Amino acid sequence: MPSREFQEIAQRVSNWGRFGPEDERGTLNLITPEAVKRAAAAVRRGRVFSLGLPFGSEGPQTGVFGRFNPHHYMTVLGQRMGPDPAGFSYSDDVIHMPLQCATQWDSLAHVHYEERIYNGFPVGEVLSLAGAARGGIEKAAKDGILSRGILLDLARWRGVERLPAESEIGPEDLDAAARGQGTRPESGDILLVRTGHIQCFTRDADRAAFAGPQPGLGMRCALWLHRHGIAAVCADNVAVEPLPGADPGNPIPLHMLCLRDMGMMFGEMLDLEELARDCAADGVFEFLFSAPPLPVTRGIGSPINPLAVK
Ligand code: UVW
Repeated sequence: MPSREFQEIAQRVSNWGRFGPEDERGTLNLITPEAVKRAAAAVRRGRVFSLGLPFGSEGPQTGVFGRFNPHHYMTVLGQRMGPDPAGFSYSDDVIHMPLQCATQWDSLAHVHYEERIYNGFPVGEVLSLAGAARGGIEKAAKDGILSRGILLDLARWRGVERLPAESEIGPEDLDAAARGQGTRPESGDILLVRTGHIQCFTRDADRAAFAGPQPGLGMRCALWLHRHGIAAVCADNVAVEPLPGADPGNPIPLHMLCLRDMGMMFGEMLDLEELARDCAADGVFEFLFSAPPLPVTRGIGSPINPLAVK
């Protein structure tokens, strides 16, 4: 049984029916043409930041949640296409990997409770071994995912390289960091939260620490995200929210509130370090953010290489 606080927040943030009874895109609907124009206007210097981790055997997975790092292999290696040994040739390859193994979007079919996903679709009609009949990642891919991105650098705001593993970020922290940076969230924005946690992997090469206890957004942040009309939320940790969760009976409450109740997708494991250094240097924490998912039919998630353009 979810806690009373969880249930109250769920009621306040629910978007079921808001975008129509058949809607499978949730808060991506808030990315209007106006929001896209605002994103384009945020490009001033033409500098591009790639926020994705590499997809390779050296990835961050340790086996937790049954996830493994990509197996990449060649199926064709320099195959000649004609009689000339120095003539036209080609190579092909294959990758076998969980869609959740590195930088990725969670689709709205990723989590559920009380047998329903976002917008009330019954799990029995949604999930099968064929994937997600509703809320799959291809629905999010239809119009791409591009909007103004805003970075809230919580680690910098607290004056540390990384937030301590036990930190739970609250809505008051988001407000204070936004005020301190001079950032005003607007409806349709995509929020990027920097905790510094990704450095466990990218700097220390410590996969176990990266998968272990970590800071993140507490469940009350769902109210903040709802109030500001955020279209999607991304972070540099494994789950956007803190791990392990405080309530063993409901270990990922923000997932449930955002993905299932609000229809708000999570972008996870974004490397925000270089972008954050640049934002701190020029004092500009907004940019065009583009992270189109792969339109994997009935997919639960998608690998991504998100771009921020300043
Ligand atoms: C789970 O929380 C199960 O997965 P993820 O952090 O990838 O969304």
